[in-house]
Amino acid sequence: MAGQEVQPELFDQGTQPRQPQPIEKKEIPGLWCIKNYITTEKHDKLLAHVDEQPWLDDIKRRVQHYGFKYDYRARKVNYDMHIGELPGWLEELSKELYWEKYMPEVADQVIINEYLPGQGISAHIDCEPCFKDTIVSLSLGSNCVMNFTNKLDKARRIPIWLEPRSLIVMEGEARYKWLHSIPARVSDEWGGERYDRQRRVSLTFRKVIIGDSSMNNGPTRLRVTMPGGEVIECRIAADTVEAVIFKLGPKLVSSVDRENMLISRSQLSGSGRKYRKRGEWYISRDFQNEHKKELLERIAERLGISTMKVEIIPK
Ligand SMILES: O=C(O)CCC(=O)C(=O)O
Repeated sequence: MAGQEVQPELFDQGTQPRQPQPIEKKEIPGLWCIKNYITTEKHDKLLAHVDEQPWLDDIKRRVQHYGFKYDYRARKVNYDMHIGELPGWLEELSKELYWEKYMPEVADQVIINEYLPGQGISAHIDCEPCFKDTIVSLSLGSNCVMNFTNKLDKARRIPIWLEPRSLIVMEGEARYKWLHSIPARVSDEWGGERYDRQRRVSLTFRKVIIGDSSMNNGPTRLRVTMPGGEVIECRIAADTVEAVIFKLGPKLVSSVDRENMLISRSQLSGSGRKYRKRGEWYISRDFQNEHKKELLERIAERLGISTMKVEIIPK
């Protein structure tokens, strides 16, 4: 297996300016690792923030999606999957990554992965039509090995040692020509030592590609004209759904939501289903705006409100 010797040169030892250093080794051009990117204090604060947020458990490991929901099965992101701006604590990090030149643009999509000992991520290249070139991942909690496997020559596998508080930047060849994976195991061997895995949490920052063919519909929003003539039209369609439900009366709405497309906060815990937090209500993150429109129309029909008008309009 090639490349065990690559590691030390990949890391910034803390004496260099905070810019990605070009890699001396030719094996993975476009890959940078930055050790001690954040302080221990910031690390702990970030982990606490992450743990205050709801997790999704629709895949093998728990995840959180911000900015845009990513559809793992269809490998796509589209406008309807915009689930809001990044929360302040992630926006701040995204801006820092940009100011410090680790990313050429401010990230607008973040996925947080949780890996318990024994969990990993299979070899993949991040969706090419969905995300721009530079992908950055920040490690919290535990060391682990990440393997890079050459797309055209699978025998070329280069293990990289990821430490908590370190950053990994993938662009160019590292992004498009190498698959990355984390083996699902409880310990890793590195430098002749065996390390037990602890819980690891990673924050992966990406910039979504807007306006290419993967985004076949332009961005849309929902406009709802209420029976009294009031128009509700929020920038994010899910917010419009929430505002309409609030106006109609959440209890009344839940009594006619026979498909369980909405779920109240108290019902969420342990449900194991994919919901997005929307204030007092959760709405499935996977719903397209057409589905949100149908949901509101069905609810209006069941409540006997014939004068509520729901439209999908361009943003
Ligand atoms: O855990 C990591 O550092 C990488 C995560 C990753 O590859 C992904 O979310 O696609």
